[in-house]
Amino acid sequence: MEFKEKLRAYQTEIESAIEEYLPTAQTRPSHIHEAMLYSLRAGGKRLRPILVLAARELFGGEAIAMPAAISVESLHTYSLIHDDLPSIDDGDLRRGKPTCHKQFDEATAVLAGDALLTYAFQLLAKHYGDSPEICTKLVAELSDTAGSERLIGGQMEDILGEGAPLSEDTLNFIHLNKTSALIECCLVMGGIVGQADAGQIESLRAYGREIGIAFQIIDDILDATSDEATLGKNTGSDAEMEKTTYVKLHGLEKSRQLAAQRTGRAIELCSELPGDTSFLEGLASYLENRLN
Ligand code: GRG
Repeated sequence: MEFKEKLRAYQTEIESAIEEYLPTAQTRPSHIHEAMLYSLRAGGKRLRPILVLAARELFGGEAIAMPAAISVESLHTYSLIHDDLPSIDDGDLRRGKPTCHKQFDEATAVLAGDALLTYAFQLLAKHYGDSPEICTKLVAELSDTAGSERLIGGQMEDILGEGAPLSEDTLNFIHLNKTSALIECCLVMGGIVGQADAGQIESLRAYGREIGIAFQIIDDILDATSDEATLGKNTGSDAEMEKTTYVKLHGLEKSRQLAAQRTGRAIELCSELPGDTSFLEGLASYLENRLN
């Protein structure tokens, strides 16, 4: 299958799996389930669940990776809902639609985020509980990633640094943890479901780190060069607009080179992985050239 065809096939599978694995909007109390589904259904590239599925496929066998894939999309969506809250980035639009707190209200958005975070772990326990070793590794990986040293830690440093120029070291810390951590985690979770060995897990993690940082550099380039409103991206606060970015630190040209270097390294790392890595190679290049 061609790269783009495979990408679309993954996206279609994930859209149906969201409906299959989440409680329906009619589940009592319907208000919270509507809010959770509103944000999950709002679109998005589905990059993270695709990474779980693609990493799992490298290892053959029959193990089912979709619950792990939906688990990370659920956790990712929680982080977006909370990031958009008035007390954090105060965003109006997310995935081209009103943010969760604009569509519902702030209390509902806080609870919808909390519920999606919790649901991520519920899905792992429910679908992998019969294989305790795999289940424990998945929970450990996802909770490390979501915790105070990684996702939350990156977000905290980001908030603390608002309003002042950041050093390159701090910017790297923020993006390694706020953006790259969950991307790495998806590859590792796919590897865990596929029963990858320790060396293969480290290669998956390294690939994830390279595409994760490249992803953030490209995000900064897109923010600097495109009309956010027409792309339907988050329209942030003044503090958000003032933020230190790769483009502000290095300029556009150098930032493009840095993204290309990271992408090249990710593609090289694929030679350490088993199976057909052409999709992961194609994905690294696709992300480097993405327009949203
Ligand atoms: C828990 C509040 C809280 C924050 C944790 C992950 C995170 C830190 C905040 C989310 C907001 C953000 C801009 C993170 C940087 C990573 C990033 C560019 C996310 C957007 O990912 P995409 O472009 O989104 O893959 P879609 O909508 O396509 O899924």
